[in-house]
Amino acid sequence: MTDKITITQLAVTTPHGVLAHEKREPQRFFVDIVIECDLSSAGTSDDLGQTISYADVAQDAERIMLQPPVDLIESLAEQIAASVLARPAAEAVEVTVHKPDAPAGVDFSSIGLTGPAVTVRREQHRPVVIALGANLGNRVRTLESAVRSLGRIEGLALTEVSGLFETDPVGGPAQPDYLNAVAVGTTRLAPWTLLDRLHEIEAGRGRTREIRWGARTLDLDLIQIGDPDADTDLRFGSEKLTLPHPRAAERAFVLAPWLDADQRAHLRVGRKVVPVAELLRSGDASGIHVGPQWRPL
Ligand code: PH2
Ligand code: MG
Ligand code: MG
Repeated sequence: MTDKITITQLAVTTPHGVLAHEKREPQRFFVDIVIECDLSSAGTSDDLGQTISYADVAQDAERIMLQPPVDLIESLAEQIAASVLARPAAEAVEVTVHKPDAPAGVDFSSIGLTGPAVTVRREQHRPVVIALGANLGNRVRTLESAVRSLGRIEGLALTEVSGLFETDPVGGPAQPDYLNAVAVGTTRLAPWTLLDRLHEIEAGRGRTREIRWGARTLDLDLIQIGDPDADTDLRFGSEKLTLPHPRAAERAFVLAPWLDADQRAHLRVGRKVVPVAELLRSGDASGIHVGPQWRPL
């Protein structure tokens, strides 16, 4: 992604450095932050919720710079990068911390922003769980080609795909049985960017949206992004997308393939983080059966 949000020369006067006097006497630091992200949805919707507020980023960075003295500008740059990557829309970030008045026993030019600086670049790398379902047409072929399409999404890397499960339809009108599967991997994409890619794949397999929970050639749902065990799972609700998926905890047709793909899977349910194995044990899995063999990856 080539869209960027840039903050240049955020100025903070604060004491940091290896030398004892640097920890007592404040000196000037300047911080540059370049965030790579997809600004197209924000640009067309005019919605601050789909981008990153530069004011929030700058205030976080200032707070980090004002912490008690540390030795290295590397530590400051690393912490600022982490604070930016905690924001859902950030795909990558580059942070430079300048220390123009650093005591180095030499003469740095006084023209422009000179002297030492460090730059770190860090990329987003969030676990992601995608549920697949199909109950019209050649279901196996559709799901196989869906997995291939997922594998071609730039910014998504699949690590495991479950077996196929033959499942009774849940909710909606009378309809054929489903084949369900779950793919897990990592992504640097913003959740709504990834959702757009999933919708493109659905549309490419003839998916239409007429009846809620009605029969479909292909359904691709985002279940979870981030790691609830590490408290880094994305939690938000918007018109377009709610994460984690609000009905995943009750849906054995999601939980069974998910557990098959990742035996250590966890899901946030309300305020608790629960092993998927436990959700599956305590729920109703009567309509879930082993499906045909496949080797999708
Ligand atoms: N998807 C639905 C509604 N009901 N039932 C099963 N068994 N499998 C599904 O994937 C499914 C469903 C809405 O997306
Ligand atoms: Mg669905
Ligand atoms: Mg869906």
